[in-house]
Amino acid sequence: MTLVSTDLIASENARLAEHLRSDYAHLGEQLARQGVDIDSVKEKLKSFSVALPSWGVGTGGTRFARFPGAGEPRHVFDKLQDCGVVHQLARCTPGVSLHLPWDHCSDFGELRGHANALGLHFDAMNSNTFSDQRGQANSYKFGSLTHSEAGTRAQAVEHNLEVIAAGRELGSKALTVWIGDGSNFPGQQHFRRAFDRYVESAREIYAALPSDWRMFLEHKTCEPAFYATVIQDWGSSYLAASALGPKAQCLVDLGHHAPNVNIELIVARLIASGKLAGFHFNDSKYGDDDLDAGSVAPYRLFLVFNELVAAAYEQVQDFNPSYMLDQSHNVTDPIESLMISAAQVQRSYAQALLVDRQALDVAQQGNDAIAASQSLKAGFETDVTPILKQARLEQGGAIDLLACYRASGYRAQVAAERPAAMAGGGGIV
Ligand SMILES: [Mn+2]
Repeated sequence: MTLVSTDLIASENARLAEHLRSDYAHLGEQLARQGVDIDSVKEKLKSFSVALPSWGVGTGGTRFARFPGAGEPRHVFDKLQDCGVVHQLARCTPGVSLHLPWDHCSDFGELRGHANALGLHFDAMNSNTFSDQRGQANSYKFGSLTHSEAGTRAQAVEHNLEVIAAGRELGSKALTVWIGDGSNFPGQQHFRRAFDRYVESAREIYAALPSDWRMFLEHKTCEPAFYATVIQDWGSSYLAASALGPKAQCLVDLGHHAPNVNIELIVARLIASGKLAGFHFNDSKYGDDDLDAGSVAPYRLFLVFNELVAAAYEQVQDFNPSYMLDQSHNVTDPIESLMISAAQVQRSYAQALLVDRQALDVAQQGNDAIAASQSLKAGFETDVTPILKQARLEQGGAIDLLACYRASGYRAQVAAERPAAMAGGGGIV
């Protein structure tokens, strides 16, 4: 299925191809002087992908308001279509991560076929026990998997089992569990008992995982519980994942840490312990801001990728992280944000691939702090844009993502087809 005309992509690319040839050749010469083969970096980029969150194609919001954009997706089929556009131009986002019940569908088999026709497949499934759904017997106001009442915990477990069942039909291989459970007042919740209840509930979910699935536990320092969260950091996540077993691993959402926390160090620890599930990429200045990946702190994103590339270089056993974007687009066209964010993640990966691992090793071994830090900076400060563009061009994507998307008129087209959504209401997504 074609969403953006391939003729348009070709004509937009033709306009830019000559400059790209020259830029790519020039960068190739520079890298060759450092002993780096530009084509091998490009090929690695072509086999790299980052999944899209289905909720990311709708306009997000804050606690105060949500301002819907034109042509908002109405249902999961519209969301898949928008994800298809992102992938058609960016060529690195074939996976889509669904969130149930937000993406409820009466026929998941039909949905899978529809996704495949768009060149998409389904990444990790996300359950939702942080908000109440219509017709639900017990409320999650005071927790879900850790709730003080067994009936509410059982209901939350049952929902996760339904999500696994849907994911099996969709061809997914992972379940991501994030809970909003916690407390707003000192004394409100018994810390140890709440954590024990979490592990007990999670064990029931874990027992229902198909043999080739993984269970991703996502921690978050605070919000919606603002005094204490049950799975508040990687330590609690690690304890829970270890208690559950080898299929349970810890998911790192870049926005789910206290300010100034050294996220790349956490990544290194999780790699070393075989418990790194993967990532929810986004960026932040203060907290769980869900801003576009690399828009505020690109060096931090690079340092995370430096750990990932180092682990692959050192052939760490069973190293297979899952990559996904998790952002809230409040003031942009979500398709534009997702394309540019995916490219930003690719950029960090490419920069980390350029780090001279042997030189870094020598500097670290010799306690040469400046040389070690410069090894990293040399990768980060290389403008890898021509490699990204060339990889997209060779895969049928757009050299200039934004210009091509805007030239397509896609947003105006779907705005005419999809009735305007009502403004108002809070909407952190
Ligand atoms: Mn997340």
